Amino acid sequence: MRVRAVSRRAFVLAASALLVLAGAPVATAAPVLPAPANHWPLDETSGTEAHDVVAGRIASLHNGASFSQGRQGNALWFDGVDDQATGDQVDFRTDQSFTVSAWVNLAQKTPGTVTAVSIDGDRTSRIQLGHNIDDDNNPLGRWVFQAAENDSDSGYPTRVASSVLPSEEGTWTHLVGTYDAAIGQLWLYVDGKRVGDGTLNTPWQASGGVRVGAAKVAGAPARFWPGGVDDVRFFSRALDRAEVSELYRG
Ligand SMILES: [Ca+2]
Repeated sequence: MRVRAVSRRAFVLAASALLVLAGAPVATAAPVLPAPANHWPLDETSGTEAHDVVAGRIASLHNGASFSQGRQGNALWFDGVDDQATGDQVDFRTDQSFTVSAWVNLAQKTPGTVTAVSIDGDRTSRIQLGHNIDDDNNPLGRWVFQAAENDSDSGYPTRVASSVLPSEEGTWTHLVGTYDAAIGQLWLYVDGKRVGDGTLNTPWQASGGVRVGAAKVAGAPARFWPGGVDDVRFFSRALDRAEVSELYRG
C-alpha cells in the first residue's frame, strides 16, 4: 500500500513537471504588449525635435521646452508658462478604441487643470492626460484623463476619469488613459492600477497630432504643464488591466 501511494505521488509530480515543460499556462505569466501606434521615448539630448520611434512622427519643441534627465533616459521638461511640443498627426483613430500612456512628473501643483499629453482637434483637445485641482471637490489635486464630447470652443461637457487618491508632486507617476469604444468607457490608471472611469457618448476623430506639455482650448494652446513628461505611447486599442500593469512595470 505504501509503495503504491508513493508511486502515485511520483506520477503526479512527474506529470506536473511535464506540464510546465510543455508550456502550460501559468497564472502569473506577463502579457505580451501590442506594438504601439506611436512612441516618443523622449531620449534626445538636444535640439528642437522629439522623434517617434514607431511611425516616424516628429514633435517640435516650442518656447524653451528641453530634454533633461527623465524616468528612463531623458524626458521633456516644461516651464508651465508656454513650453510645449506639437506633432502633426497620430497613427490611430480616436473615434475607436485606443490607449495613451506616459510617465509624468508634476514639479508643482497648480490650480485648475494642467495637461501633460493631449491630441489636437481643431478647436479643443480630443483627449487630455493631466492633473486637476478644484478647491471644492479635490483641493489636494488628482490625476485626470478627459475626453471632449465635441470639437467646439466650449469643449464641454467633457467626460472625466479622475483618480481617487491625491496626487504627488516632484515624483514620476505612470498615467494611462484607455477608451473602449464598444462600451463607450474611459478608464484612468495610475501607477498600473485602475483608479477611475467615465463614459464618452460621442467619440470623434481628432484632426491633429500629439501635443505634449499643454492642451488646446478654444483653438489655442493652454493648460501648460509644469514639470516633466517621459515615454509617451499610443496604442490602437484599449489595453486591459494586466497589460497596463505590465506597461507600468516596464
Ligand atoms: Ca525617456
